[in-house]
Amino acid sequence: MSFDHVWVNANLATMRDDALGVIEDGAIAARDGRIAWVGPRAGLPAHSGAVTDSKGAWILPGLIDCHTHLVFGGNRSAEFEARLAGASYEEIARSGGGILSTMRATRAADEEALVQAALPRLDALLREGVTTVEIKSGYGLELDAELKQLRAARSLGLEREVTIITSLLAAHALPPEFAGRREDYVRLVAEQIIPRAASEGLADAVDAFCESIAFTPEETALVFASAKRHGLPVKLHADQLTDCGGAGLAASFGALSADHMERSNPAGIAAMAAAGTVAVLLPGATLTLREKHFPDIAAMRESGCRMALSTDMNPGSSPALSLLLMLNLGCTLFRLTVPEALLGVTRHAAAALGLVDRGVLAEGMRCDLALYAIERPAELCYWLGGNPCVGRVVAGIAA
Ligand code: DI6
Ligand code: FE
Repeated sequence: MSFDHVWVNANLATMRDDALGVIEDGAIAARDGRIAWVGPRAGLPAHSGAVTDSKGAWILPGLIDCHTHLVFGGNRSAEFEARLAGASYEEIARSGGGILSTMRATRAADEEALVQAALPRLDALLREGVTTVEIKSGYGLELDAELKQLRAARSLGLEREVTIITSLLAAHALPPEFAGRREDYVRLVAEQIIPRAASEGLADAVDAFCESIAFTPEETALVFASAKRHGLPVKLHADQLTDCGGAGLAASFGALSADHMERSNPAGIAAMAAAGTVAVLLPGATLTLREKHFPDIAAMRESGCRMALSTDMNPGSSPALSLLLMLNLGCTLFRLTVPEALLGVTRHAAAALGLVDRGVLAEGMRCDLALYAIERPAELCYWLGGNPCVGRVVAGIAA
């Protein structure tokens, strides 16, 4: 049999079943960027092609960070200090800081400056074995600046060996020039920004922030209806600070995911499970905001709602540059099991992005791999910091 590349002397966490789908002393082979064979080394057919001795490393599907706001201007470390001195996230947002302060810095930066600022952040994720990253707009809040952010995100995918998936998040905050004219901004998003992002192929999905300090469920529904008209799937920042019924709303639109969900109610969670909408858990935001309300993991387990885990990398509520750290926080704060956490950055993260070609090690899938020098998969959740990643493979090629 002819393969382009074979990895041997590895333990595999294929993520094919809910117990990690472990294959000890396994082998995995790539052809034309896809997995052509995977199984116990003893069963590997006679083959030609390059062979890598993985030296006993564990191989997982390349990790997927399915919710980031990685492209932005400036940073908000001064706000971090203000919060240490007692200000709340909502107070800062309502007084014109927060998302709007990043909006000003993002509008002021040109596309290339946004790319250069984002690259070190992206590199931090990649070093840990991430091979797919979702990036949202939402700091432009006007047509040109939203498109600029999406173009910068697309460029990152050309600068590095990684798949970038983009989401248009123009409904992230009300820009100041629309104060008192909410309907006009929602109309701009629905009638101009979404159609342009769609026609230029810049957005893979549409996201919205449904929240007391952002957009109402009714406004969100107008945004989602436009997304559907333009053939784009939707996802939602739901129930982070208040229960706005975001989980149920996301389910009713057949959203790919509802994210945050700190205050989602069990009926909304059950509706998501029935609709196949993935719950994306963001413990970096929980930690940063010292949030005491945790997502209802028990209701998610009971209803069979799939859970993903992500950094929510953003300059305000989650300046998180490590997906491995999120594995730890998901377990420590939310009490996820190790398999739940690892499924959350592989198979279920793929589902949260509507990607059916990755997230598990199986024949026909993209050959995106992450190699780790660990003795047991649980170590990926156990270490608090550090980085055991010793290899990254993108579409069958060591990256
Ligand atoms: N929820 C978040 O976690 C980010 N956006 C959102 O809707 C935070 C964005 C920021 O504070 O800059
Ligand atoms: Fe977010």
